[in-house]
Amino acid sequence: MSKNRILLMFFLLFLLFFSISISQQEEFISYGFAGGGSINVSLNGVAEIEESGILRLTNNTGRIIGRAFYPQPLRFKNSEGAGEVFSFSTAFAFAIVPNPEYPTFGGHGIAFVLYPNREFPGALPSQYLGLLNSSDNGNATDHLLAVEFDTVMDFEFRDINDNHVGVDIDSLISSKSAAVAYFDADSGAQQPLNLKSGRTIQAWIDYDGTAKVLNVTLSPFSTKPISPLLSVPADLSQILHDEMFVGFSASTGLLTSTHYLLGWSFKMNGMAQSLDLSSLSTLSELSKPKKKNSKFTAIIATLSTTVIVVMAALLAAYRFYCSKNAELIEPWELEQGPHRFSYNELNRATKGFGDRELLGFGGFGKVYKGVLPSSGAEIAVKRISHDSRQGIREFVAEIGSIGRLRHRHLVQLQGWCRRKGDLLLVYDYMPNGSLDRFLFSNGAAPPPPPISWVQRFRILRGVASALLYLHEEWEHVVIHRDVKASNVLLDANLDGRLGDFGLAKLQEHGANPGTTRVVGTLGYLAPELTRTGKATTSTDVYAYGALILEVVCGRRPIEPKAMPEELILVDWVWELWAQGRWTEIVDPRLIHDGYDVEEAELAVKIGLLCSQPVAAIRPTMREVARYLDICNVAEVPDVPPLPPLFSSPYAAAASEKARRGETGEDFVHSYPSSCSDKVSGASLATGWGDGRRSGTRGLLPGSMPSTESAEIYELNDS
Ligand SMILES: *[C@@H]1O[C@H](CO)[C@@H](O)[C@H](O)[C@H]1NC(C)=O
Ligand SMILES: *[C@@H]1O[C@H](CO)[C@@H](O)[C@H](O)[C@H]1NC(C)=O
Ligand SMILES: *[C@@H]1O[C@H](CO)[C@@H](O)[C@H](O)[C@H]1NC(C)=O
Ligand SMILES: *[C@@H]1O[C@H](CO)[C@@H](O)[C@H](O)[C@H]1NC(C)=O
Ligand SMILES: *[C@@H]1O[C@H](CO)[C@@H](O)[C@H](O)[C@H]1NC(C)=O
Ligand SMILES: CC(=O)N[C@H]1CO[C@H](CO)[C@@H](O)[C@@H]1O
Repeated sequence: MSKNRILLMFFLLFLLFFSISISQQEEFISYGFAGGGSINVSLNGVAEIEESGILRLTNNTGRIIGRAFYPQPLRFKNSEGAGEVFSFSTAFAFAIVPNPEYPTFGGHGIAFVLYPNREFPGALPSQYLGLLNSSDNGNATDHLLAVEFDTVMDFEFRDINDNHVGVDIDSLISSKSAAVAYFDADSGAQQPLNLKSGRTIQAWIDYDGTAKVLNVTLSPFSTKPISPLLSVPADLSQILHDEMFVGFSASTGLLTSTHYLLGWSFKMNGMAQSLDLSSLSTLSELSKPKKKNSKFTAIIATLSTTVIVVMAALLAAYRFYCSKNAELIEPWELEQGPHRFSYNELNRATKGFGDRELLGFGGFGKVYKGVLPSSGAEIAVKRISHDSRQGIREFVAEIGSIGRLRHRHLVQLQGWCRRKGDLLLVYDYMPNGSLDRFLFSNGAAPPPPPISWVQRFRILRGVASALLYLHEEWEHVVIHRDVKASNVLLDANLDGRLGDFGLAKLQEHGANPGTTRVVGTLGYLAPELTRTGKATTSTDVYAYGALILEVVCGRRPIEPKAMPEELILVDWVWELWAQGRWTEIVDPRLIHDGYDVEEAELAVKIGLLCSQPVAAIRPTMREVARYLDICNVAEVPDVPPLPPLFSSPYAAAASEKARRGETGEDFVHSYPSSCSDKVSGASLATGWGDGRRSGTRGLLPGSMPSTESAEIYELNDS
């Protein structure tokens, strides 16, 4: 009896893995990729063929690439003849299974590819899908045709959503894309389809060489719907070489999915056969338990119970053994989006958070440099201690959305980890540190490294585009709350990236009821913010204005050591602007090295408009970005005259103090109490703490400085 069953099982397995292929160059069909009859594919990267014959392009490891190509190139046109591309057609079955830890997020996608080579030197994973990199993306010398099935919405490539199919010609910015859907065979109605459902999906790609139209059709079934999802006019004669390799590429990023290819059919000059999905192997991860012999089941049950008991015992022992290092993961932590690193991983990456790895520290916590043991990637880990668990919890609830923010000028949050009262945030490492290091000299420290006007202006534009993205272009409005030079980090090309977005809010989450914390840094706080405590997009615009003036003048918004009339940068610039003498405030280093006077004038003008005390008349980030793009001073509205001593609540106090001849340092330390009658019952939560010193102490040469002590003021809301 049982012998028969075993034979039957083998027979069924054989049927399951049975693949047919007609291995002519012009046509093939392959059910699975192992065993008799299936085609040979050449694998690249982490791609592997599983025992079942299913081709696994990637697994759940971050930032990997897997590719599989038909081993020989195929002829797609004859340059000697008409030079027209032949019609071709393909059908394939694939499945995307997201990381079980984050089942609603995919990472990143799979693409059907025609390319002159099987190798892709320098190609990147993540949003590049293992096809291109930032320098060759969009270059007509690529000769790349790809149809992407993408599960991440990448802002840079103008993706429409996190579940789309797109036709990519030499560029990952799709020439046309559509939300994934299929047309029901009976009703013809469009049905939504989720790429990352783990379900086997069939895709058909057909190119008509005469009409020069590329169609893409999808369905979760074996029969091809009548209507394509995408129909793109495309003359491929300049894109394709005579001979091209044809295959698939998939990649993961911070978020991961396992990408599978289950079957593939292809035909030149004709219609490829559709795949019968029921003849494909099923994914073991998803297959449901089948009915089994009761004896067999009993054995399995006994075995698994034993295994579970032993595992549980081992687990308990392990827990007990390392209870000191235990990370207690609470249910709310499991729901969050970006990668949750284990504490041990980060501990190893930063060599135990050793002092040698310390990049800097500030109000939010210490920043360490690290190297991820798994990938060798350089990271910066910010370790924040927070006494309020509630605050961390609410902040972590937002990591899910913050982690999905993606912009070329934002420092990417890679992931996070919580351990007791410590929150660890993992960011991309920025080799050139923060902008303030290039702008200000820190007393006895060596003079700041040179930074040209061209670089400064590019950084200002970059930060403006990042703020515009946060304010208007993302799904929610994100207010940064702490825009300042030390939060602008510079990548290897000295391009500016805004860091620490959302972090300032952490401080608010921990606030006691009845008090409002004003979070931000003195000199960048809009006047209404100190009164109402309410951060808005206009308060970010105000801080951006202060940043512009810093970049042009090469000094801090409040310079205690300056002459009294120069103490508050905004007021001083405003006065000189009104007198037509603004060039006098330009950073002497720029004057020495030369700068574009018109651009600088534009920057100062925008800086002043952003610094207007009345929030309602400040420009929006969209307007600021437009002014910077047009780069024509005449297009920017005029700066209104400003009553002196009005620009900020502390300006009056500051000038008053300065007039009385008190020193700048004194002013800084005594400011909060002297203002306590102005802003009711103001008390200093964490002092000014002379950020210039605390921010640089312990810095390694060439390392990333901290956000210098984030100055936090707490006001009683009365
Ligand atoms: C696949 O490769 C193997 C070993 O290189 C070879 O024996 C076999 O004939 C090939 N199959 C096809 C269909 O090309
Ligand atoms: C993924 O595959 C790579 C290489 O095949 C392997 O080193 C790694 O352990 C795998 N990761 C997972 C999560 O299975
Ligand atoms: C980008 O890819 C090209 C090949 O297409 C390669 O030559 C170049 O070195 C790559 N660039 C980077 C930065 O990896
Ligand atoms: C495209 O690539 C070629 C060679 O790889 C290079 O010479 C050319 O400058 C690139 N063009 C653009 C616009 O980047
Ligand atoms: C592509 O789709 C269009 C519109 O449905 C259809 O008319 C055309 O025949 C299709 N071409 C191919 C090659 O499937
Ligand atoms: C001015 C400066 O420090 N530039 C550095 C930025 O980072 C790159 C890569 O680490 C260095 O090569 C530059 O020297």
